[in-house]
Amino acid sequence: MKCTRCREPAEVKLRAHNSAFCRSCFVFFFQRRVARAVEHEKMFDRASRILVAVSGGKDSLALWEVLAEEGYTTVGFHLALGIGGYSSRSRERTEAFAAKRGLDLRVHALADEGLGIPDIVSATRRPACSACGTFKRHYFDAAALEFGCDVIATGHNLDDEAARLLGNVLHWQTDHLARQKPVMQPRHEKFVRKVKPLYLTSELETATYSFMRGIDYVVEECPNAAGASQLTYKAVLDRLEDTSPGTKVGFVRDFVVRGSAAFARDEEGDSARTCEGCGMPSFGALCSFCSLRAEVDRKLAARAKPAPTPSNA
Ligand code: Q46
Ligand code: ZN
Repeated sequence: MKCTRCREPAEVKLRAHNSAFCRSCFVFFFQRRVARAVEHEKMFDRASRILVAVSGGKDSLALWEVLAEEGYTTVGFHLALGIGGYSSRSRERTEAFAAKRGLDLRVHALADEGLGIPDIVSATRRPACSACGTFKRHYFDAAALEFGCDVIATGHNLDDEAARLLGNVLHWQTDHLARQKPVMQPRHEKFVRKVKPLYLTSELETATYSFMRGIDYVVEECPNAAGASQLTYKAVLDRLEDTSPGTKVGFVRDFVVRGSAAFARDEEGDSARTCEGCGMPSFGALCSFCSLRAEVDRKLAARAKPAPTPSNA
C-alpha cells in the first residue's frame, strides 16, 4: 500500500476517502481538512480569540494542537466534572498536554464547589448526561465571556455528528435538527459563536492523528456513556460505513448543505431575558443552569431536614 500523496509506503488507509497516507502526509491531510472546514464554514479568522473546550480526549486535544500550530490564538478550557477517577485522569492529561506545549489552559472544577455531576444526579435523579450538558453549556458560555473569547470550538467529530443526526432523524427532533450545524451563531450579545471544526473528521482520523503526534489522551470513556443511545447509533453507522465507505461523511455533509435549511427557524426573541442567578441570558427568570442548581439546593436541603418526631396526641 503506497501513500496517495507521495508514493512512499503508507501507514494508514482511509476507505472513506479512497486514500492511503504515510505519516507525514496523513498529518498534512488532517491539518488541511480541519483548516478547510474552518475556512469554508467561516468559523473564525486570524483575529479571533478561540476558547477550545478540552476534555482530555483525543478529539479536543487534537483540535487544540492543530489550531495552535496553525497560529490561531487559543485559550483551552477544561471543565472538571467530578466523575471520580475518569475526571481526575482527564484533567491530568489535559494539564500535561498544555504544559508540554506551553498553551494557555484554564480549568474550572465542579468538585471545588462540592457539586460534581454525580452529586447532581443523586440529588435530582436526572440522567447524568442531561445535567452534564446543562453545566457544560453554561460554563463554556461563561468562560468565553470571562476570558474575552469570541468563539467556542468543540471537538465533536464526524462520528458524533452522524450519530446525533441519525438520532434526531429517527425521532424527528425538528428543533434539534435546526440546531445541528457546524457553526451556531450567538442569539445574545453575551453569547459567542460555537463551532465544530472536526465535524467532517472521523474518530479514526483523530485517533490516528493523536497517535502519530504522540498526544497522550484519556482513552477510557466517561462511565456514564455506557448504554447511551449514541453508542448504538454509532455502531449502526459503523456497519453502514463498513459496507459503504463514505456513508458518514456524506450523511453529515449533505445534511448541512442540502437538508438543514428545511429545518431553519426564526430564533429571534430566544434568550431575551437575563438570568437573575448568574446574569447570563435566559428564557425565564432563571437560566436552565441556575434552575438546576436551585433544584439541587432544594433537594439537598429537604434531605438534610431532620425527620419529624411522632406526636403523642
Ligand atoms: S461527559 Fe457528561 Fe459525556 Fe459523561 S456525563 Fe454524559 S455528557 S457521557 S460527552
Ligand atoms: Zn443563570
